[in-house]
Order: sequence, then C-alpha cells, then structure tokens
Amino acid sequence: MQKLKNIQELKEILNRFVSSSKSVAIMTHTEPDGDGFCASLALHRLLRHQGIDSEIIIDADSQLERFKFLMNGTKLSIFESGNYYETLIVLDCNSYTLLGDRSELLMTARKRLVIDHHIPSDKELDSDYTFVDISEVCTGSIIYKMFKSEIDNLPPTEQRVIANNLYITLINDTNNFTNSNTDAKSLSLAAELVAFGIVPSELYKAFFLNNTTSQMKYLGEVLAGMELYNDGQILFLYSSLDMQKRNHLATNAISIPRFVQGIKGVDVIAFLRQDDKESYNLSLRSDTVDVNAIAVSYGGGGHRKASGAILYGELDELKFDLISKLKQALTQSRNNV
Ligand SMILES: [Mn+2]
Repeated sequence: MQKLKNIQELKEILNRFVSSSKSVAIMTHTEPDGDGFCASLALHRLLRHQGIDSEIIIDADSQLERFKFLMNGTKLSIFESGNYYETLIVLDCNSYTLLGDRSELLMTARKRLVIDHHIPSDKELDSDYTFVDISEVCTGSIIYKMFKSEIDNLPPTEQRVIANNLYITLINDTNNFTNSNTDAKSLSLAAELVAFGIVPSELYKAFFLNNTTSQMKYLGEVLAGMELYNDGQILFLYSSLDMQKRNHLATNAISIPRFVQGIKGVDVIAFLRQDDKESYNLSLRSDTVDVNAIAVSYGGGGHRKASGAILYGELDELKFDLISKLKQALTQSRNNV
C-alpha cells in the first residue's frame, strides 16, 4: 500500500484509476453519515461530468431517507456478494469493521483507493493507494480541493447540486460549525460553497431539524434514561431495541449524542445503542478525553473527540467495563494538565 502525500498525487492516481477502468465503485462506511455519503454523491457526480460512470455501493439495510433531498436522481447499487468492480474508491472510512460485508469488494478490485480523515488504526484497509489527512475537517473538503477547478467550470445549477452535497459534509462533521474543528479553514470552505448560490439555513433545516415526531419521542425516551457517573462528568445514554421498536424506528434513524453536547459539567458522552441481542453500537464524544483511544480498545476508532465502536456481549458487563475505562481516562487527562 502506498500512502499519497498531497492532493495533487491523489488526483493523479484517481484520474489514472477511473480513466482506465471498465467499472468504478464508490463506497463509504456502514450507517452512512452526512460526510461519507454526501462526499460519495459529490464524487459520483463530478466523475460523471468527466464522462466516467460510477456506482455508489450501499448495504441493503442502509437508512438513507434523510439524504433523499440531496440525491437528485442518483441511483444507488445495493451490495451483493460476488459483485466485481475494477476500481474501488472508499471514502471517509479506513477500517474493515466499518465497511462490513462490502469489504469483500476490496479483495477482487484491481485498483483500490482509500480517501479518509480519521486517525488510522493498526488495521487499515488493504488498498493500493491511501490518502489520509486527519487535519481535513471532512472528506467532502478533500473532494472539493481535488475538483475545485472542475466545479468552477460547471453550469450554475450543477455547481449548486455539488455545493449542496459538499456543504452537508461540512456541517455534518462540524455539527453545523459548533465542533472544535470549526476554524478559519472550515469557514472559508463554507463561504466558497455558499458563493455557488446554496442556502445554508435551508440545508441546516433539511438536514438537522427535519426529525419526525416518532424520532423526537424516541429521543425523549433515551434522554429520560440519562445516567451520570464520576460526579456528573460522564453522561451515559442507552437505547434498547424495544425503544426503537416502540417508536417504529430503524437503528440509526436519529443521531442522539448531538442533543446532549455541551451540557454543563459533562466531560464525556457515551451513547450505547442496542442493535441486536448481544451487539451494541457505541458513540463517544469528549473535548477533554481522547475517546479515539477508548474506541480503539474495542476495535473501533474515529477522531480524538468523536469516535465509535461495536461492542459484543452482555449489557451490564459492557457498561461496567466502559464506565471504568472512561473514569480512568478522565483521571489520566486530569493528571496531564
Ligand atoms: Mn467524516
């Protein structure tokens, strides 16, 4: 695997791969978010303008309802075992756990390229080329830098379609410019995208506020079960399969941690969501503790301040282990000050 050092190198490899391939597939992590999925939509569209047909490969159970207003007729391909693509581009993901069954496509593809901004784990994806820049605010920002001049030369309506997608990647990963990765660079990118004629207030409403009443009821149930540990420094939230069923929701219908960020006195947020009898999805958020390290200890990962993992086992044991790890991390971070 060769690591690409800059956007120029990345663009050269991408162009070489797509222009010499009979089939090109794009994919992102499971439970697609506004960054991975909308970066895929943008790349797919930009390639089409270069005369390259590509397919966005999703899992059969992907929840993509909230991205509908951004699709503009883009057809998605549902993964089937045995499918083959000559070129495979993986966005916003560099881990087998987060790729799930679609990892299989990496084994047969002839040209593989990974583009990501997460902290690399010790088990990175097997790829021919990898571009990882953890200083990038979102994967959409990397796509924008690669295709800036092409976007400038598109007709205004097309510019807006792509800018809408890229703006979502940005507000997803900055939590609408409230996370600590909000800085001059990310705001400049926002300004450049808005200059194409997109409307930030509409995109914010459509992407962040557009929850259904069932989703809000479910959120209420999860919030009502809030538990605090370590003198209120650790905020623990839990969602059972029953809560989702009662509210007729699919697993990742709403992002919960967003709603409890910034609570007074809280240093770490842990959200444990039951996905199966003995399988749980963990989301961690913190400004003081390196939650990537904790997620890595469970085979997951992400960013220093936001990360996740999948946990298997019995709830009480998992919870006890998690809270102990978080307490330890808090003690360590206090000692380092
Ligand atoms: Mn991202």
